[in-house]
Order: sequence, then C-alpha cells, then structure tokens
Amino acid sequence: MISRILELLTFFTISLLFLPRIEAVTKCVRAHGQVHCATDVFRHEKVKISLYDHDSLPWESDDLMGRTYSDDEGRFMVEGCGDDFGPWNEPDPYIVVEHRCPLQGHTVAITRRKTIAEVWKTFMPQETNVGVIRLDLNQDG
Ligand SMILES: [Ca+2]
Ligand SMILES: [Ca+2]
Repeated sequence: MISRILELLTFFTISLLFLPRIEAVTKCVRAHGQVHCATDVFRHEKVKISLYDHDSLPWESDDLMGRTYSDDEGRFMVEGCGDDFGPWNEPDPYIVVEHRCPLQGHTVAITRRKTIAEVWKTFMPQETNVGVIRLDLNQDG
C-alpha cells in the first residue's frame, strides 16, 4: 500500500515538473509610444501605463505583463512577458492608460479614465511602436 502511494506521488511530482514546459509558451513584448492629451498638455505627464495579456477563457483574468509611467512629454517604454496555455498560444498584448485627461469639449476630468490601445503581436528581440495614443478621445474599454 505504501509503495503504491509513493509510486503515485513520484508520478505526480514528475508530471508537475514537465507539464508547464510543455503546456505554455512565454513571450516578451517591448512597446514604446507616446500618450497625448490635447485638451490639457499637463495631463499626459507621469500617467500610469500597464501592459496586459488578454485572456479570454472564463476562469482566467488578464495577466499584467509590465507597468511604467510616461515622461514629461508623454513618452513611454513598457515591457514584460506573458504566457498562455498551449504551445500554439502566444500572449495577446494591449495597453491600459490610466489618466485624467479631459474629453474633447471639456476642460477638466473629474474622475480617472482608462484608455485602451492595441499592441501588435511583435515579440522580443523585436520592439513594437504603438505610436501616439490620444487620451482626449473616448476610447474607454
Ligand atoms: Ca492571452
Ligand atoms: Ca496569459
């Protein structure tokens, strides 16, 4: 009986050691760009920029891959790695910018807003340029 339990334990330990390597693929993204707030140019300084991997399965939540803050002119570079179940499955990167840039036609933003930007599936060592992300337009996700 004890030898049977040991046998099972050994089997599970070996399975756990090898499964993650077979079942997931990890890829890294480095994205640079610029956030721009046309309604108030001070609102694109030091905004929080997060790089996520979109995960669509019902038991998953999107993985945070990396985070950074924009500089005084809104420029940023964010990088990080993500993995997805299955060797065929690459991370699906996108960027969330949290800011207080007023919408077009307004002079103040009362609450913090989120702007979503898609990122090409370009993985390191290649870099990807997301270009200029307009914060004053309504692109909330
Ligand atoms: Ca994913
Ligand atoms: Ca993932």
